[in-house]
Amino acid sequence: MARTAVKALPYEHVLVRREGRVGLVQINRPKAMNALSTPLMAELVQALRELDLDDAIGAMVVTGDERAFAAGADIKEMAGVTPMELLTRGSLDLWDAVGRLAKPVIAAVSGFCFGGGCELAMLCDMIVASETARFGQPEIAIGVIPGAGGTQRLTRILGKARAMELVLTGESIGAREALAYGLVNRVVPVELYLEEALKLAAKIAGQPPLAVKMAKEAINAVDQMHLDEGLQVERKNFYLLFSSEDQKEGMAAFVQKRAPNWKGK
Ligand code: DAK
Repeated sequence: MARTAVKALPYEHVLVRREGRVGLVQINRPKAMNALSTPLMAELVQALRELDLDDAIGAMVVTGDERAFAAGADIKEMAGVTPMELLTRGSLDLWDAVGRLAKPVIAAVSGFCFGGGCELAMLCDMIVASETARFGQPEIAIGVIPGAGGTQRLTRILGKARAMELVLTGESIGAREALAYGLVNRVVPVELYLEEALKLAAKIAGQPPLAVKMAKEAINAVDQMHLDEGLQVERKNFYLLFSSEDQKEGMAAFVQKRAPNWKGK
């Protein structure tokens, strides 16, 4: 498969590359356990947005390194911040932006996935974990609480009792436990987690692009809407797909017993 570096921007904190129709963004701040500083988040979001807008890309993977996906937001950056700065800086917009990407994003997680790192992974659509991955929201130990959606998303996924225990004790769970709780899609040996995530992303990137986006939007509506409203989103997207060339091609290919040729139109 073609592997080309994206040269559009000289990123300082993330590495971007393409593997066929998959865009990979690697958080690259190993000396600080990939702590998610504001400049890093800005680059991560810019890289993801570029891939999201690129017709040649069908899905994205976000990863860190073997030791850490990300050990949280940057505590050193946050230590002296005032409430007004937090409010007016708009850095939460950067986090929200990850959740608003139209194409599927898979987090490939190994090692520490703590605090903002865990929140970032939950903002992605799926998580592939290495056996060494550890997930937690340890903010309580530094006098705060999760601030980028952790209390809400963790509770939706794990249920109240488990989320309460993790957030109030600051303790973490391993990959197998995360799998049992439905936080991650699969757990693989550490040497395979990135490959497995890229494989899953490539499989999705091979599906009809419009249907993938519509399905993602409809599934995400579950967390944002009541059932009736969510069903409206699903219905609208289902009907809309019947105006696409890919729907005609997909159904014709089935009838003609041949492989479909997706155009993303
Ligand atoms: N921030 C800054 N630096 C960090 C860091 C972090 N979160 N985590 C690790 N580092 C740095 C360490 O300070 C150390 O730097 P040097 O001393 O070498 O300069 C280096 O990474 C290596 O870390 P350790 O020496 O500590 O390594 P260990 O293997 O001993 O321990 C550890 C690994 C992950 C257990 C430990 O580093 C640790 O506990 N880290 C902090 C974990 C944590 O508390 N995470 C939650 C942070 S609070 C928001 C958006 C996001 C958030 C909130 C609001 N808005 C936009 C409103 C999120 C908040 C958080 O994530």
